[in-house]
Amino acid sequence: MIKERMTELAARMDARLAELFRVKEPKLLWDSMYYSVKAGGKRLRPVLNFLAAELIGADPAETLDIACAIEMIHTYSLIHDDLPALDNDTLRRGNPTNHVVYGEAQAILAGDGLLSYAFETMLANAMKYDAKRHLRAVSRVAAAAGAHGMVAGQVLDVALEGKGVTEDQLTFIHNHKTADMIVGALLSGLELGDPTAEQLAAVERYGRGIGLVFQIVDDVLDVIADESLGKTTGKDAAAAKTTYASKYGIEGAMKLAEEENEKAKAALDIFGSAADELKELADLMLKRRK
Ligand code: GRG
Repeated sequence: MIKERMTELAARMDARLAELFRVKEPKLLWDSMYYSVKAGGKRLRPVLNFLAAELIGADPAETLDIACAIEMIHTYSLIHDDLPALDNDTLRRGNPTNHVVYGEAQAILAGDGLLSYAFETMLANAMKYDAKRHLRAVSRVAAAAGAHGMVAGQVLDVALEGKGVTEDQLTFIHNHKTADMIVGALLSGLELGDPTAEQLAAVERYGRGIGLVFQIVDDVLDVIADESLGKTTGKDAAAAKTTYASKYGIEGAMKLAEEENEKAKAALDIFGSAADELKELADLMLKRRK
């Protein structure tokens, strides 16, 4: 069962994160970074990273620090996204946002610290194993997180807020802001097992597909969910954002999500039953309420 697997993999990663965040100096920085990391979201991206490594028969021990690093990068992006200059949010993962607790300046620095520490962690890990394979894995994460990836999507999202957004712009924003880190998590796990071009392409198609589904569901939850979501809802409408929910309506958006989810799962058929857990995970994310 995928839910139990997710819990087990998340627990393995949380234990390693506790070691990686044993307080160093200055305490304020390490406390503020770990405050947001340990708040714990769904841990989707690290779980994808583990499952992709397993899919190709790589040693899960080799990807543990990569999974932790991916969660650090994701957490930095949430801290920065919540800042007054961006989304100006006060609630995240059911807790006050980082800047509410530590102040704006320290929250910016906590995000900066997490991003760099993620790469420090992955590179130290790479030196323990086959460095070439690990460098390919780390490059996947770097490309997904940076100016070719999540940051590019975020820039356009911010620049176009409150303005009319074309279909192509909406696709660009979500493909980069949301799907790239999902794809990066998968491909970095896959790289540890020397994948073929066909395997890489199949997993990328799956990742882009579930990335789109994830975003559509995120937009729908922003409209229909209550405070149990752990973050503020109704923000998209308040900011006059064009979203999948505003463009297609709730039912239309969910129908699109179901269709895209089926296509995403089919992309993994070349792996046979080895991909069953990744397919179950796609279904779980489609039905999520958080
Ligand atoms: C600041 C460079 C920079 C990027 C921010 C993460 C992000 C990019 C924006 C957050 C806004 C948002 C709602 C994006 C949609 C998809 C998304 C990334 C949702 C949050 O991820 P979850 O639901 O969070 O996996 P948890 O807390 O479960 O880890």
